[in-house]
Amino acid sequence: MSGERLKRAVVERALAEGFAVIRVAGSDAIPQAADQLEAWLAEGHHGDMDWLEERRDQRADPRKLWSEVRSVVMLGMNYAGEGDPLAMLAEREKAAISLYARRRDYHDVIKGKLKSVAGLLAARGGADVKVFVDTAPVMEKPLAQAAGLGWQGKHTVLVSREHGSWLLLGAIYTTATLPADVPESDHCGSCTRCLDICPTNAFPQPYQLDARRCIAYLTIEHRSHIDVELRPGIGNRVFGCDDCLAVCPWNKFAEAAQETRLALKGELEALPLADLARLDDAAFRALFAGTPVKRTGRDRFIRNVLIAIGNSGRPDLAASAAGLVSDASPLIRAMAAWALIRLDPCAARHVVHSALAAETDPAVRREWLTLPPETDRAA
Ligand code: B12
Ligand code: SF4
Ligand code: SF4
Repeated sequence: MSGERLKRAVVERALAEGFAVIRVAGSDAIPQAADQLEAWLAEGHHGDMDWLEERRDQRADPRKLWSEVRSVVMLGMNYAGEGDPLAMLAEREKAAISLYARRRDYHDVIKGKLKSVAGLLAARGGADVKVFVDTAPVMEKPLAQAAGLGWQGKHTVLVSREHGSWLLLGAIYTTATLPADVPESDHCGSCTRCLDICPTNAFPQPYQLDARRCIAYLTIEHRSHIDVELRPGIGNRVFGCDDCLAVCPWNKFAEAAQETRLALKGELEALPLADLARLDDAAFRALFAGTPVKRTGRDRFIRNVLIAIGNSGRPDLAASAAGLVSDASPLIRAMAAWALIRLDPCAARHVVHSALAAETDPAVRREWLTLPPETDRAA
């Protein structure tokens, strides 16, 4: 079968599987990526995501991951929602979970669909194939730009003229030589909306993200305590952040996602922070089974919930924080202290002595020691 016919068959199958856009790049299409990745890592912008440093040569060049690869099929799945994804940020006593995470884990859904498309490619083209979604050393955004799915906007995410910022990406590496598509060019122009809205100033420059300041990194990837200066900017975002994506003017062309296997789970919308603070390990797993949120585990998730509670400005939530000051996890104890001190310093003063007497973890002790001394009302 000719490369052209094979590509048409691949596109047809991928559309039938629910992908919104499918295009092809050569395996040599991102020669600039190695230097850019190297520079980003050298700045330390990846934080504690050590896995981005490992196999960096393979990540930046498909041929170093698999020497026989000739073409890369890049696929995008639309996950646009309906309404304003930032509306939830105003409901400070409730949890904002990012749009991609309030559904089934896209890794599982997209991988199955990629296998179906790759299976056809292998059968019709007599080619070898490998499928990737997110977890392998593959630079999906530059490859998607090279294939023409969109361009990497100033927020560094791929933006499409048809789907805005709401595309999840997958890749098929193949030994077949398929006709390559034309790369997309940058259509950001003088716009800076995504840079301006970032609550934690995570962009040192346009097109460059310092992940260490990004709420998506802090709430999903970062395993340890979150710096005190970054906590207020997190607001009520307990898992991921959509701000820079949501303000992109190119979203106006996006239509709500149709893929039923990625349908939004209504039960994960606007969950009360007080209910989330009560989750034990079993309840956390049950609530978030099959979704990306389960990846953080209960302790990191409750750390995030406590930051949201501390940011809520709602003294009635102080009891939720107080209930966690003696949790088994130091991550949780530290943020319970922080939230309680912010919402109700009086209540914090009642427990500080017993909490400090029992506490051996230096990070948790440090949080308690920020409690300001009681002012002398008679003076
Ligand atoms: C690591 C990672 C993260 C990290 C780091 C993000 C980042 N920007 O790299 C963190 C945890 C912060 C993160 C967050 C999110 N992520 Co993420 N993440 C990844 C992952 C696994 C690797 C990305 C990577 O290679 N980063 C390394 C750096 C070097 O890459 P880069 O940002 O593209 O850097 C480029 C620019 O700096 C550019 N550059 C440098 N200098 C200059 C100068 C100029 C002038 C120009 C034009 C360019 C330029 O060159 C670099 C190389 O291309 C990919 C999956 C994958 N395997 O690709 C998903 C992926 C990028 N994430 C995704 C998503 C959805 C998100 C979130 C929206 C989730 C959320 N709602 O919370 C946020 C978005 C935050 C943001 N603004 O980026 C999607 C994005 C889909 C899309 N349309 O692009 C991906 C592709 C996963 C997927 N399969 O769909 N993510
Ligand atoms: S995801 Fe949120 S915190 Fe991260 S860069 Fe975008 S706006 Fe900033
Ligand atoms: S918000 Fe503006 S600058 Fe940011 S990606 Fe969209 S068009 Fe580009």
